[in-house]
Amino acid sequence: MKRYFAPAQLTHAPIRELHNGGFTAYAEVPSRAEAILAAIGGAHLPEERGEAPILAVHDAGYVAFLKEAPAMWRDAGRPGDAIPYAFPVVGRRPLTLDRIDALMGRYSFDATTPITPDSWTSSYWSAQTALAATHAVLDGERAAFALCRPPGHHAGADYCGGYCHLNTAAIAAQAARDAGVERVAILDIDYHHGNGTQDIFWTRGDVFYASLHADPRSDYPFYWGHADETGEGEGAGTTLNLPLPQGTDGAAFRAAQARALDAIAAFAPGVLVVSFGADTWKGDPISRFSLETADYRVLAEDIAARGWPTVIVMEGGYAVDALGANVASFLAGF
Ligand code: Q9C
Ligand code: ZN
Repeated sequence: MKRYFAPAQLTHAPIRELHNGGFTAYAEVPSRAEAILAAIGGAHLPEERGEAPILAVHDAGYVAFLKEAPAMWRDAGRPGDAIPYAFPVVGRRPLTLDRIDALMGRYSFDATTPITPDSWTSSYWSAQTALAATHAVLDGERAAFALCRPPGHHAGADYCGGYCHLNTAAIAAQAARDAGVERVAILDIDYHHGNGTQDIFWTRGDVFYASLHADPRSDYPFYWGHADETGEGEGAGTTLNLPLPQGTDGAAFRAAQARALDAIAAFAPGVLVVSFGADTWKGDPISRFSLETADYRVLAEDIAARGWPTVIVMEGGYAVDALGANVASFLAGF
């Protein structure tokens, strides 16, 4: 299988994140990507396709903010990474003000996603990596793997969050649409709900979003991913959420994935994008499912059996020592 990764994706390295009332070490570390690369035997450098396919998904003001925020933070005299603390919650106008802290809140939905001077470059190359895998599939590959890092599925059109800045799965899906694929499906099997991907395609009838994830009543991101969220307008019925209880094992996860695959089959996509997170693994430090390494291969075989040209983008997975084996197991199923 073709695999893609750019070394510039390693430079984004926040020091710490706000977690449960204090600062802890940032979980989404560059060594995640290095561990995956070592286990899968390297990857190709993506071709550079520029900002247009990013701007086909993301708001131009948000993209400018990602580039400018670190300098504004520094100019405000702040040490460390840029972190928001005030948010325009429901009922406030989404004013775009000049002060860095107002912008941070305007363009973030949580305080766990610092912006560093390298965030834009790493995210830009993470998106290029997703685009390279997408074009490999459009050019006839049966499946391709994008080692996206930073991850993407929590980022919306105009917001970051959940360690994500640019939504790589959405950028991949939109690129397939723009290349003429009429219907694209996204299967999200990260532990967390992909709120950004859901938001981006919420009113779209041409992109189906199906997600298996920890029940948002107990787990981040809380405000999205409930079973009654099914899309609106042209997108009514093209969002499927399958929340699962903490403790879910490989057999239960596989059964839920089969439901999602059946729904995707009814949609008849020309291309499938898989948002793959290995944070469903039993030893993940921030998650509470109990999948085994061998389960990933079975899940991948079930996906591959459907026969859709498939772009795999990397999302979460924070047990760095097990991450390479878990990703290799998944890719072996294709
Ligand atoms: N107490 C991805 O897997 N922090 N993002 C959760 C839980 C944010 C995970 C804190 C988790 C984001 C791509
Ligand atoms: Zn996750």
